[in-house]
Amino acid sequence: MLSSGEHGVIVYTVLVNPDVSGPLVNLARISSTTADPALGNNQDFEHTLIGSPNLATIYGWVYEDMNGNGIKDPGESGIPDVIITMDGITTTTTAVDGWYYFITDVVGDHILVESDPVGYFSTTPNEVQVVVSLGNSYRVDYGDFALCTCPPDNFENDDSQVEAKPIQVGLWGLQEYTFCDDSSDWITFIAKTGGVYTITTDSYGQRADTFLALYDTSGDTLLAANDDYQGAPDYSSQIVWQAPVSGVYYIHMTNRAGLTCCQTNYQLWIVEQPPINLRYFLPIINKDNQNKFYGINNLPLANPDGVIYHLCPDTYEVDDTWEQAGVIVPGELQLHSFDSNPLIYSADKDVLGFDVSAYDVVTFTVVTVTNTQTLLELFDENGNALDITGTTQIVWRVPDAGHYYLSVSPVAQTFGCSDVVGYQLRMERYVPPRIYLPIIVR
Ligand SMILES: [Ca+2]
Ligand SMILES: [Ca+2]
Ligand SMILES: [Ca+2]
Ligand SMILES: [Ca+2]
Repeated sequence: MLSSGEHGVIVYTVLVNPDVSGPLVNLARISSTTADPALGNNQDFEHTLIGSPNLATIYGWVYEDMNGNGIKDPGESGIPDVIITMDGITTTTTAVDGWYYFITDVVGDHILVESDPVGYFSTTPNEVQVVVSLGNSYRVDYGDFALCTCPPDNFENDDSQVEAKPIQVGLWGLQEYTFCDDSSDWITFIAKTGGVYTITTDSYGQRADTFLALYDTSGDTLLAANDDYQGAPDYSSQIVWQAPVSGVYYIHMTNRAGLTCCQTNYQLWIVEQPPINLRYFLPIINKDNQNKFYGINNLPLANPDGVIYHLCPDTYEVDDTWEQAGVIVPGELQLHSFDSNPLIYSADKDVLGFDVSAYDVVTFTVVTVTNTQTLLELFDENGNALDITGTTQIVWRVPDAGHYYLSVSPVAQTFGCSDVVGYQLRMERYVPPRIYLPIIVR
């Protein structure tokens, strides 16, 4: 007898006749003097395979791979009615808990194929080869993840400058977006000469990682850009900028790695700093006099936040924002992977810090790239994009000595360990000779 709130372990020992083989389902029930409406709390069942020296068993589960790691973790439920085929001939269908089995007396290679249930994609290979010897059992699990669809947000279509929708300055102008439809949203806002504007996103969807770019009144010239701002709790973006002249300016919001569809929600709002603060902001300063950031603390953040989930972190992880950046030095060759599944999470990105002197010529080269495409971008020491980008190489003549960051992110929506989806990155630095005029004494 257990009191309410206590727990215990019940062990059953089952005796089986020696000539029995194949699967059994053992059902265990507990009863209580109080009613529990959830039947699952009172019973559980376990599959048992009884071996035979003349037979082999192949068994496993088709399951909802909620975290996309390819492993059936506790709490991940089975998917029923999924067809599994052995050797192209024999088929079976998964039970209510996703369980299936085959019994064979044929040694050697067997090919098992899962037919994906409608509305799911696979997180493990659908075809698995099993080399069988009799008297053994072999487990083959299949992970699947439910695809989902979502409607376009209320501002579509806003995919290009000519389709840009207006936003009001002020917290009341906050707009709710998703990248369900596509990963490109344009807006316009009215700025006044000398006004200091803080443009902030809260990219709270699990697969949202906003990149914010501000363009001039013609929409042609990039004025400022940011991926992740200082102190952001996730991968949200912020730009603080002073308008040189009144006009209608353009803002472009994109999602990293071009991710669209479910869980890409974000909000965007613009606030204008009160004129009294102007003396702290000339010409463009993104901190107040107490070295704290303005803007975001005006608004509670929504949940859940974006997630980059590392399936098999390379040796430089975690380096997903400029604040978490690793280090790279001239002559170094680094091997990285993009290991976050973009169908479930935000895509991985790798940020590296480096120090350089004025007039150095710095080269970053993606020496090899495997099953992905890379985007290289440079950021300053405050995480502001410098608008210097490349796909496999950047050659940059350093204007001012300092600490900078290189971000490498995927363009293709693939993921995996470094041998599956990865790249090798080399940094080189050319220090031009300093020429000193001789001092001639006569
Ligand atoms: Ca759009
Ligand atoms: Ca971001
Ligand atoms: Ca990585
Ligand atoms: Ca990373």
